[in-house]
Amino acid sequence: MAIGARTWVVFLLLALLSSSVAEASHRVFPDLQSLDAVADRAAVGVDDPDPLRTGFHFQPPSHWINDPNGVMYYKGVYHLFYQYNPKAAVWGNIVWAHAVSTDLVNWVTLQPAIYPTAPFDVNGCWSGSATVLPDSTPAIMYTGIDGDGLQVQNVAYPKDLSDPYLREWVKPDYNPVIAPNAGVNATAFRDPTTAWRGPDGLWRLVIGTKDNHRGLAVLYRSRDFKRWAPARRVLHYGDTGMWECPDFYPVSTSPGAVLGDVKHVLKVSLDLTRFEYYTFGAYDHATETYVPDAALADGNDGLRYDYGNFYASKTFLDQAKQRRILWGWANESDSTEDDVRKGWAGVQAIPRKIWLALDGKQLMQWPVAEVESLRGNHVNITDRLVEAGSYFEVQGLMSPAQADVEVSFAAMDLDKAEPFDPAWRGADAQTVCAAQGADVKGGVGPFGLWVLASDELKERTAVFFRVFKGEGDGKHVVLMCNDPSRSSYADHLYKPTFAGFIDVDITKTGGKIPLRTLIDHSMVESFGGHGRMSILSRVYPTKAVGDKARLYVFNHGDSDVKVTHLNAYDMRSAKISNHIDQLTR
Ligand SMILES: *[C@@H]1O[C@H](CO)[C@@H](O)[C@H](O)[C@H]1NC(C)=O
Ligand SMILES: *[C@@H]1O[C@H](CO)[C@@H](O)[C@H](O)[C@H]1NC(C)=O
Ligand SMILES: *[C@H]1O[C@@H](CO)[C@H](O)[C@@H](O)[C@@H]1NC(C)=O
Repeated sequence: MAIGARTWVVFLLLALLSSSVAEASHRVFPDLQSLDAVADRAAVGVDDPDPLRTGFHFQPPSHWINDPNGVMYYKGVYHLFYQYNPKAAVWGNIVWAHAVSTDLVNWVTLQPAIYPTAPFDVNGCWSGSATVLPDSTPAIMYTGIDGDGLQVQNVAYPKDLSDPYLREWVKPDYNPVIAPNAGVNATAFRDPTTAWRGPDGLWRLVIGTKDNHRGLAVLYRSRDFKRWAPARRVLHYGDTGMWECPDFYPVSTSPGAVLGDVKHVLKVSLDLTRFEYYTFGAYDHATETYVPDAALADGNDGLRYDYGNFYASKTFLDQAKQRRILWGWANESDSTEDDVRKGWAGVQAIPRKIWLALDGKQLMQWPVAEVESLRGNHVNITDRLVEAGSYFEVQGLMSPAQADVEVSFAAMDLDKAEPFDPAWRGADAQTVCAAQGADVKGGVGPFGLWVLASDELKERTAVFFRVFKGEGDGKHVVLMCNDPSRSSYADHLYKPTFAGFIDVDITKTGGKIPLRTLIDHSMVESFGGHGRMSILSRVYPTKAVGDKARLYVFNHGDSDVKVTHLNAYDMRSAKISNHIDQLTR
């Protein structure tokens, strides 16, 4: 189709206009936003399966996705909504896509649930949360971008409560229910949380915003979920730039954190650094004040759910199994051109159970048990010594590119640990790991897994530990790291090393440290120390794909390490379909 000059002018004007509308922090590619992505590869004659698409991590058949939204469990069905571009594999045209599941593993994707229809969301339907009201009606609160590009909060309700999948949603005419009042930055005011009700019967929720360099979690109140007013003071703030996607919820040391709400967690996503951090502490319902525990850093050095590529996360309470579940978005680390060619961008991390550690010092996470239903063929290794400077291949898996590996290492000689360089005092783990990557020989470690490795070992992603002697009488420092610097022959990729210090006393565990890694083609999602540390990384091997990928255990330290147990499983693919009759029952 030839496009006339006048149409071009209109198109360019529209493109300019749409890019000037509240683009948040997303990179905007107006010329690519509406390009048709390759929705169905088979239909256009591409019959090779895309070797980098995930098999058991959620992604829709095509196009761009970002934040998980409105996650909830409702009458036997899990709902996952997510930010979605129905037209292309780049950010833009944002609607709430919708998927349902009965097991958090297999999904049916439905028509978008919330999309621009009204003056209060004509320029986009951005992130938000679901709240199940006492009469058991679910309510969604989301950020609409209105005709002036301002960010307002809207409510939506299911059209038909007897539809078990809640496919259609209606937005009352009285929207927006929360408009930015005077003093609030109206182009940085978004992502309402799930609401909670205080003992006084009033609903409360939190919205993310900023005032110059200060990020804020502002609190709003309502009696009827319709008329909302700001509380006297904000819930919390910090000098870390815009706070996106706040999440605020009770936790306890039991994974089924509903009863004793021992602590409240406040998580924020930092728009400036594109990382999240959380604190937990005391929330007083009567005074509406939140005071984080004094021992916790409140800012860029704060605790993270995940020390890798994980953003805009959201939790919900799963009443069916009395547990809290965390969802998070992993963006791509390839180029926009790659995404357009692939026809997709963005994956949801594996849903994780989240609870407060017994020592009360941090949150713990573990993939939901349902993921194990996909485990197939199994390889089991016990008590195998990995001598200093050696490695071995884990054989017997049919598809090491789509696998679940649980391994327990035991460092045999902690005395060989190098001293922790005082120059790194106060440095973050990522800096230490960037200097001490998988190829830098150490005393105790680096030891761990090479995943998505090619047969000549030129492509490989290292997930590993390195143990340092603490300063003075301090306990050993245990670094967990994901080093993708050799993950691909392609050289244009974003390949940061990601790392964290695991808070374990390794002398008390007899040198033992466990690791679990979910390998899914372009996704490497690892959990160290029984869920004390998690690191998600995106990699794009060119040779180590499909049945060509291999899995190794390596030890590049000066001291021996033992694999006390290794259980590796081939993972079947999750069923992601668009036919509702395929929902697993
Ligand atoms: C309001 O937010 C917009 C969008 O992030 C930003 O450009 C502007 O500087 C902000 N104004 C203030 C006062 O923070
Ligand atoms: C692995 O093998 C060991 C020893 O052969 C056995 O005791 C253990 O039960 C096996 N583990 C699994 C998960 O099959
Ligand atoms: C994911 O992509 C990389 C590479 O483009 C950016 O550096 C990250 O900032 C981005 N992360 C998020 C959460 O947008």
